[in-house]
Amino acid sequence: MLQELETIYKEALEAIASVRDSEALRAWERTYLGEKGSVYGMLRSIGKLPKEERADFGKRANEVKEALLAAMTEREKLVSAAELARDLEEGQIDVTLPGRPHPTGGLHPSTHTLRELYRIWGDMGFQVYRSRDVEDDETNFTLLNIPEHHPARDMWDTFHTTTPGVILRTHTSPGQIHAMRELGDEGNEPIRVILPGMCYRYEQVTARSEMQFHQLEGLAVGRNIRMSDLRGTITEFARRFYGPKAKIRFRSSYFPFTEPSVEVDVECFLCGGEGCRVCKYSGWIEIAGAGMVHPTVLQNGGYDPTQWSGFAFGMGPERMTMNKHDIRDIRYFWNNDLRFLEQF
Ligand code: FA5
Repeated sequence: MLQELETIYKEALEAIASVRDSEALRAWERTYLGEKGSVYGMLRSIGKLPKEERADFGKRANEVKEALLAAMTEREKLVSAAELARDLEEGQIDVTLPGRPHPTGGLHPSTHTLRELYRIWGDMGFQVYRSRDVEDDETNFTLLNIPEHHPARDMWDTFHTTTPGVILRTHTSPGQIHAMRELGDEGNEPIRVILPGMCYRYEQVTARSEMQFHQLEGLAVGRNIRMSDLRGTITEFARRFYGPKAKIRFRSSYFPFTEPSVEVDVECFLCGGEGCRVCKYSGWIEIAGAGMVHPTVLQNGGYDPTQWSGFAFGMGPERMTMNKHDIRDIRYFWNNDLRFLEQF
């Protein structure tokens, strides 16, 4: 057995001399020093020897084990140094290569338009007032002079929740009530706000109509506010948004919460009124619904309509963005298609 041990020892030393990487080193360790390896095999069978030989054999076997462990440690150093050198050689960093650009996000086209609107209306003295997306039926309709069962409710196809009376707002106009009640000091203070936000309608989605879209509402309440103030304000806004030559026209219309009501058109800035695809060959593009705040609505906001008056308007930022960039389909806005979004 001693002879056999010496053979294993010699063989192990020869084998380790040709080990070049850590994988081969682990295999070598398993073969000779592992629990099932040959050196331990020898140590385990010590009992087969005659008693008087056991001590010498055991001593020699331990020497062999220690020597092989030392050889392994030595080899490990060589192998890892060689591997490091190889990694450095192969994975060399070329510091002269240009850096890789990180893709960065951009602002959504609607955000661009909304920010421009905030800036212009801010310059004109309107502060931003945020109102809730989830509304009650009462504020979205009744307090805006649209009682239950009134046919005008059909103008806004509504998303209802499972809680009776709780809906998603169909327009930003209910924010008028909140703003008047919160900022008006019980009908004693004038207010001038814009109310931006998402609106929801249970509508057939088409190239021009989404079931989710932004509106930007405007509301001014004060003493002696007249239709001419509405005209002047909207005209000034259009001049700032569409350029100094922008022409505006008002068409009479109907909204239950304004009286009189109008729709505002701007002369088509693409064809200059000649008629083109964007303005549907009419020369005009609709930009807002507007009017003088209905006395009932003023009253619901806490104001005495014999002393106070106001105007309101509601515009659609997506439609405005579509006109500006000749975007032919509103469905691009919420599709999250980077090929569209990256253009802004
Ligand atoms: C209203 O919602 C009124 N609340 C506006 C108003 C406010 C009138 C204050 C008077 C005083 P209308 O339904 O027309 O009106 O919507 C206003 C604007 O929202 C439209 O001109 C359009 O730009 C936008 N809009 C309406 N429905 C959609 C839709 N389905 N998809 C995209 N934009 C829409």
